Order: sequence, then structure tokens, then C-alpha cells
Amino acid sequence: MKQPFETMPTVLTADEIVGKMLRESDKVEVELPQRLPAIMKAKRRESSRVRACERVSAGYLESLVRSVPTIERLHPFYREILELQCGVANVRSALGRISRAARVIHEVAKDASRRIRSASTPQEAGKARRAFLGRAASIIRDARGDLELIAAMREKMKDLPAADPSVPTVVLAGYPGVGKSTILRSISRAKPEVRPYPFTTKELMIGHVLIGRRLIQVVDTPGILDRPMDEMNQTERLSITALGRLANLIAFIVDASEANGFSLESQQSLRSGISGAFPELKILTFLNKADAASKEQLDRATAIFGKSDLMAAAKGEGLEAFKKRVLDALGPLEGPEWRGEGI
Ligand SMILES: Nc1nc2c(ncn2[C@@H]2O[C@H](COP(=O)(O)OP(=O)(O)O)[C@@H](O)[C@H]2O)c(=O)[nH]1
Ligand SMILES: [Mg+2]
Repeated sequence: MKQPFETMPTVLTADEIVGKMLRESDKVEVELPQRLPAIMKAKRRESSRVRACERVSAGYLESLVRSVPTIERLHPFYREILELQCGVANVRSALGRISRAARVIHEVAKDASRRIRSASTPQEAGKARRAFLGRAASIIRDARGDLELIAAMREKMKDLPAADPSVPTVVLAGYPGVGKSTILRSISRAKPEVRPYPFTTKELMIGHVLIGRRLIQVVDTPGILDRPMDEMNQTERLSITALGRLANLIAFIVDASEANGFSLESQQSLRSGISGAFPELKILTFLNKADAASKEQLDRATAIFGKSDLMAAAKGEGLEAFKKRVLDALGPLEGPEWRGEGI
């Protein structure tokens, strides 16, 4: 599964493009009949050089613009991150100026070709080609800042999670040690994919789960949805905003045995913080480690969280019910049917 920025090739700097263009100009060799008059040879040679340079300069800029995912078609999850990382308006205007630079290079090349055709001496043809190279180089250097912006954008966006926003997504939440990883590992078809999480040093774990013929994504966010919201810094809050664009549902996991060191009461207060951060999302609560919890703990958990599904993920108990409840809650969301590939 790919994310839209993953396939963007490295962005060349202005100097690299100019260097490539000048080398290309020197490389061009044209097969010319011996008997051709010197002026004709010069015209052919210089025209080929201009065309070759136009290809590696304007052609490169155009392919660069094409390699950037169309902003209008980006899923809000990725658009939100792009906005936070670089500013969508900045990216848009940089791309606009790069496209314009390519068009101007084409015009300058056309003009140079005309002058080469009407040249009356080889020197004149050479001069027209050199003038073109100079103009093209300065147009590319003027785009230096825009190229840098796109290069920086690629750096920031290329490692984003390959979460597929078209697949219904449930995000796991709950204090460390409650059993989130155990659940993800036990229900995923393959080993969960580990990706750096946007703007933070944290990692995001994505598992693909096939329930019947429905494919869903289960996302675990260590260090993000496992501690109180008021302890989050600005960056972490932003990543939560982006995460909210991807999530369709939250599964809040409780350690009913309190063995992880968090009382049921503090787990409840984490849950209300999370529910405040995602007011539009439904939260399902699961009481895990039912095998290790006392009757008193289970009763208290039920009093605090309301009647919730019990599970013992480490023993494989309650996993089928977990999947079924998640699927029911995702309900009418249309995820793609699994076609036996891509995961
Ligand atoms: N007794 C018991 N232990 C569990 C259960 N589920 C997970 N654990 C254990 O709890 C510890 C933390 O689990 P982990 O999945 O890493 O929690 P996470 O931090 O929420 O991802 C591990 O030692 C698990 O083996 C369970 O249902 N019962
Ligand atoms: Mg974990």
C-alpha cells in the first residue's frame, strides 16, 4: 500500500539542473554530412544543443511538477499534514512558478531556434545558443527557492504512514501496557507496518485486518493516544488532528487488572480526554486482561465504563468479538473488498 508522496523522486537543486543542462549541451553530437556548408552544420548542431538543453531543463521542471500529487485530490489526512508541514498555499504557488519557468524556457528556446535558423554565420548561430543557455540558467536559478521548497516538502512527506484513507480505520487508544500491541499483532494478517509518525519521533503501527471480506486498518500510536491530552505539546496535538482525519473509530483498551499500574479511574480520565479530542468519533471500550482481573475489578470497570466487552488478548480470547464489534461500529462505511493483493 502506498501513500501519495512515496513515489516522488529526489528533487534536483537549481545548480544541479543548470549543470546537467550545460553538460548536455557539450555532449550533443550530430551526424553531419561532410559536404554540408559550415553554416548549415553550425545551424544543425546549435539547434540540437538547444533542444537537448530544453529537454533537461524545462522537461525536468515539468516532470517534477507532475510528480507532486495533485493537491485537490489529496485525502484530508494528507492535505492536513501538508498544510501543517509546508502550507498548501506555499506549495501551490511554488509549483505554479516552476511550471511558468518551464513555459518561459520553451519560449526562449523557440526564439533561439528562430535566430539560429536565420543566422548568417556559424558565430551568430553559436551566439544564439549561448544566449539561450544563459537565459535558461538564470530562469532556473530564479526558481531556486521554489525548488528548495518542493525538495523540503518531499523530505517531510515521503515517509508518512502508508495508511490508505479509503480503508475504514480504527485507532487503538489506552495507556501503555494495556495490550494494544498484543491485539494488533493477534488480529493483523501480516506483521503490522511500522512508519514514522508525522512531525514526531514516534512511530505509527498499521495492521491490515480482514474481517469476512472487508478490509480494515487498525492503527496503534505509541506515545500519542496513550497519555493524557494535557501533557501533549503543540506538535503532538497537531499529529492528533491529522490522525482524526484518518480515523473512523476509536477502540479504547482498558487493562481491567490494573497490572499496568494505571487505576481504572485514571484510565477513565484518559478516555474522556481522548473523547474530547475527537468529538466526532465513536469510541468503543474493551476491558482487556479479563483473565487477570478480580471480580471486584471487573465490577468496578463495568460501573466506570458501562457494560463493555471483556477480552484476554494475550490468550486469544475475545478477539473475534472485538473484530465483530469494530466492524458493526464501522457499519455502512464502504471499504474496498479485499482482492488478494496490496497487503
Ligand atoms: N494477563 C494478560 N496479559 C496481557 C493481556 N494482553 C496483553 N497482556 C500483556 O500485557 C503486556 C503489555 O501488552 P502490550 O500489548 O505490549 O501493551 P501496549 O503497551 O498497550 O501495546 C504484555 O506483557 C502482554 O503480554 C491479557 O489479555 N491478559
Ligand atoms: Mg504497544
